[in-house]
Amino acid sequence: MSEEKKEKKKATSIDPCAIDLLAYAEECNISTAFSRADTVKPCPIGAEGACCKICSMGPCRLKSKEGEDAIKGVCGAGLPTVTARNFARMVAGGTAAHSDHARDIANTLLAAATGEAKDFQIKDVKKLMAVAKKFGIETADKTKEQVAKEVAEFALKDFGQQKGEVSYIRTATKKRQELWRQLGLVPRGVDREITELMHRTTMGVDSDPEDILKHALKVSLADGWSGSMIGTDFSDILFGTPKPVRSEDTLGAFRKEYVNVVVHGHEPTLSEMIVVASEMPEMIEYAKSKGAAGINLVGMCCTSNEILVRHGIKSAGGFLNQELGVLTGAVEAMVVDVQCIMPALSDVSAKFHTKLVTTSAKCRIQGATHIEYDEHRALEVAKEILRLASDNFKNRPSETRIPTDRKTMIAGFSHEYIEFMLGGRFRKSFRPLNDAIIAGRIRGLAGIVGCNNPRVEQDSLHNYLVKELIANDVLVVQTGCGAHASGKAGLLTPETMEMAGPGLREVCEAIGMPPVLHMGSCVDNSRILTVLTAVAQEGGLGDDISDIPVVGLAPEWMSEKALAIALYAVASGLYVIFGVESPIAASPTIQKIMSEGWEKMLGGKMEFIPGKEEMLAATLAHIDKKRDALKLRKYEKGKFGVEKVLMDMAARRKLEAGGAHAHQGVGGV
Ligand code: MSK
Repeated sequence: MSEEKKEKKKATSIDPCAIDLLAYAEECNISTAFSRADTVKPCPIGAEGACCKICSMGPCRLKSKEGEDAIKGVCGAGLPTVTARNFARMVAGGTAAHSDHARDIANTLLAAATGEAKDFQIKDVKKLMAVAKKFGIETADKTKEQVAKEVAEFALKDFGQQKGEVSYIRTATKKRQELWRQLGLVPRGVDREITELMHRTTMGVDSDPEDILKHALKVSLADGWSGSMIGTDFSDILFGTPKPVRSEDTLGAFRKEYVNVVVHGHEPTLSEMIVVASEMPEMIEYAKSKGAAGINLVGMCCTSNEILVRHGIKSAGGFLNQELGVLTGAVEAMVVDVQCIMPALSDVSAKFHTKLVTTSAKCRIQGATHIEYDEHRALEVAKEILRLASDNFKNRPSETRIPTDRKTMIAGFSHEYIEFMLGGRFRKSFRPLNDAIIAGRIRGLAGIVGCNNPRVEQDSLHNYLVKELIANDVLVVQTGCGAHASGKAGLLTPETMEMAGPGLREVCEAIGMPPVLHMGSCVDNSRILTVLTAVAQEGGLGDDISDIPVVGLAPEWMSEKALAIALYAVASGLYVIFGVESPIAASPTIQKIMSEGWEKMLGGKMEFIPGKEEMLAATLAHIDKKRDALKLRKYEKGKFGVEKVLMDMAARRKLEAGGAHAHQGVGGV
């Protein structure tokens, strides 16, 4: 491909592997999400949340030059109502996805405990006991299987429960729990709240935009403080709690001489078994008998994150790399479970020798081979898939396009490991982190998470924000495809501390950690809630998440799941910034409710900001605003240490009453 054409392609991605493979796709006239994003323009009415299609009197196009009050739908619904309904339904979709994933993990834990799923064991007994304690389950004189059974049954109640509170609510800060109860935001049951949202937003029910959005917040809390926490904790119990592992993350993860198998999607159950099977001598011998040197297992998207953080399995990147993986011509099997799987994989696989294998009873794709996962014979299913891949090795064309770019990364910073890393084995604690923020070495925290979206240059916003924020002494944590963006750019290594501001760098050097921490899959955003709760409870940075100098960002989001995550973060007290397009752009009323209104109500807010410089400025301004509110020293690059802050009477009274700033001024890292 000519240099000129390559230059043009650069606007699609900043990943050099992607640029090369997209150039190849163009030469061969193979469509990808990148090219389809050029040809399929977003509907301008729907994109901004102004299309109502919940009944057949419409769809009503509620966009008017005269402003949002100038036009009503056939039923009389105004634009704010319609925009709120559309947004809320997306949150319900995202919550359903995370929570259904969690339900399956809980069922697997139950089946492992009762001996029905013999291939699964309880790997992290310590975590099991910790979760049992959180649920108030007595563990004395019980086997780990008995405890696991009770824990799984207790959690499974969360989904269908009609009254009461979902189980993890009690682990939030006291102040947040009280606020949620006072506002009527505590979810009764996951399915209960999702169903109610779908009912409220059907034709002719709730038309008060504030009320609709309030219920969307309640639904999202069922995701963050039930479904996602169950998904994370129970995966840790079954497969082990992550600790830092070294691996690599680019499309260069494939190996020419090996049978290349990609596991893509979200659930860790079958992929864990594929990891086990891929290391079995009998399966390696089988691959060899077909002329390969062995099996090279590679992850993609969040299934990748699950097996990466626990086993160090290499990754070929996130969501937007799925078709590109097939384009290398070196993939024998693309094995998918659920979520973020493009139907286009079927078309692109058909152009190569790649076998697309669907494995979930919930996800069928025309043209794919379906080998259904069954937890009762999980290892057998995994072996069957690997045999199919090995049998396909002979069909690989002689010419492949495996990129040579490889990037090392460190991943696997669970909240348990961060606490251990900060405080040491005998006094695990978030104290050193709080002290570093108080002293101004660390200006604040940012979670940069979420997807890639072909409507923006792949990884460009993620990488820009990560680099700028660490340069400004902001410690960054990442999950999902945001973490892949950093992994592919080589930002998930301790050497990245060279790019960090002087204070953050000092902390990273003292602790021996990178300034960008990979915390897992998108379900694992629940780990961020757990860390922030612990930071708030540690003292010195207020007494709730909303007091902490922290911002959540999803600069390249595309999925409904990202909106569900955003809302539970806001409801937990965070300022959340999203990039790309705004699904509430049509209604200034809704934007105001979600920004000013929610900030007053919850201490958290959500804004859509398309420009990268503006996102950065808003993040730093919010962090500094929170530092000021805590009366911490003003952040100045390169200047840090303990500084006495003169307190007024109101601040002193607050301190005496709640001890909120009791640790202020204590030295540390
Ligand atoms: S996979 S939801 S594209 S982060 Fe979790 Fe990536 Fe977004 Fe899917």
